[in-house]
Amino acid sequence: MEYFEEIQDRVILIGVQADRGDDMEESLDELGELAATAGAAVAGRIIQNREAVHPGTYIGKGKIEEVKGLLYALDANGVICDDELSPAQMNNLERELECKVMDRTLLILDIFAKRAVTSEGKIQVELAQLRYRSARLVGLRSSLSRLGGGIGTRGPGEKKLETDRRLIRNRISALKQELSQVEKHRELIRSRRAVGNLKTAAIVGYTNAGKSTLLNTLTGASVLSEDKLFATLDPTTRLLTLDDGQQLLLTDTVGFIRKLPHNLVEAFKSTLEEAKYADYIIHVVDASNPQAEIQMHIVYETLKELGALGKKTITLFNKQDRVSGESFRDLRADHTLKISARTGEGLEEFKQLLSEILAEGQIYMERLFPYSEAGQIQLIREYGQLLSEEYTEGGIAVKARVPREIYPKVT
Ligand SMILES: Nc1nc2c(ncn2[C@@H]2O[C@H](COP(=O)(O)OP(=O)(O)OP(=O)(O)O)[C@@H](O)[C@H]2O)c(=O)[nH]1
Ligand SMILES: [Mg+2]
Repeated sequence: MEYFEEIQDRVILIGVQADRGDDMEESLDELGELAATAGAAVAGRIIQNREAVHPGTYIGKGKIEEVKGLLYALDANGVICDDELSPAQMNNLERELECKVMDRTLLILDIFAKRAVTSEGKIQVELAQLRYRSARLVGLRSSLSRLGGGIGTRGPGEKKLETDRRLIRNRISALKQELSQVEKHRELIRSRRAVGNLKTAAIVGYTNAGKSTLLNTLTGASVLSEDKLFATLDPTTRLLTLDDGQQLLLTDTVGFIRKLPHNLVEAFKSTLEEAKYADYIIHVVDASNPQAEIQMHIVYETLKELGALGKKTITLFNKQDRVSGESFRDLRADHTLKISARTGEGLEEFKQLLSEILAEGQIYMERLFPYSEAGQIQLIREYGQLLSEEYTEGGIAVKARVPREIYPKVT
């Protein structure tokens, strides 16, 4: 289901400025970027100031006329609304404007559909698309039954709709089953990591902040990084070995955006939850973006929604090579650093900081275990990190880091 394939659509962006604090111009800038990413050309934009979106048509009657005129004047063939439209709003607008009507959700779903690579990603996108569609079929059905008139009368086309709905329902449950298989596999991987005593850090941030670039620079990974929204959909995990030998798993994943469609959050739960199961959060901010403050806010809101708040957080103000003099603060983070994932600036300090954080709660020990006490080394393996072991005449010389609670048992 890709909406912008064959012809290049020329679209008009429509936003409703509901309360004064909202930043509709910026939100529409971003909607425009999303449209471009999906392959549509933006012909113009219209913002309506009203108390709330119109329940029936998203924008008011007068504005609809204005949009009609603009469609004609700009030779556009579609509109994209900045919020998720209800089924009724979408139908009504389509009827009134006689053009293609899309919303932010459809657009993001479309981009995700183009970007999905792994089977998990593809299943998740299809699930989100079907849920979005099935909600709309329900709406359509009820409006058709109204047309049907008397009790028990079937509206025109209703039979077909019922078939469609059943097909969609079946497909959804098949996909859900597939997805739960994939999720089981992911859980297995997670538990294996836990056994290896490796800590994990999730790299989170607004889309296009530089998360994948950071992972690539730090670990030599080759995650696609592009100046596009949602370049990464599938989580990638790499092992980072720090200068002092400590190790940490870094996971790069899908970026956040304002008004991330609910259906997507649902479908991508297992992907997004990488942050929830991580020990630490690495929050990458594009400090060169004028919207950085708001983007940070949205990232925290999303983390809250995912139940991933309250972890030790390092905020990295990225793209310093493009910033002149601006300085941000992030009071919610435990640590902040300025870096450039592209030039490598600040990354040594970052790794140093990771070493310190990993060492917290751990005690470094060097000890010669007599062979009779070799069993204790097993304890270290299980709960701590065995940095080296050397078999000597007097016993086994061990260098290790162990959790504070374990330390008394191995000394
Ligand atoms: N100038 C500059 N550009 C950077 C830096 N880090 C990343 N970029 C660029 O920013 C763009 C986005 O980078 P990505 O690493 O793909 O960003 P991401 O956060 O993974 O984005 P999504 O996967 O789309 O959510 C790319 O064009 C990068 O080359 C930096 O430190 N300086
Ligand atoms: Mg990425």
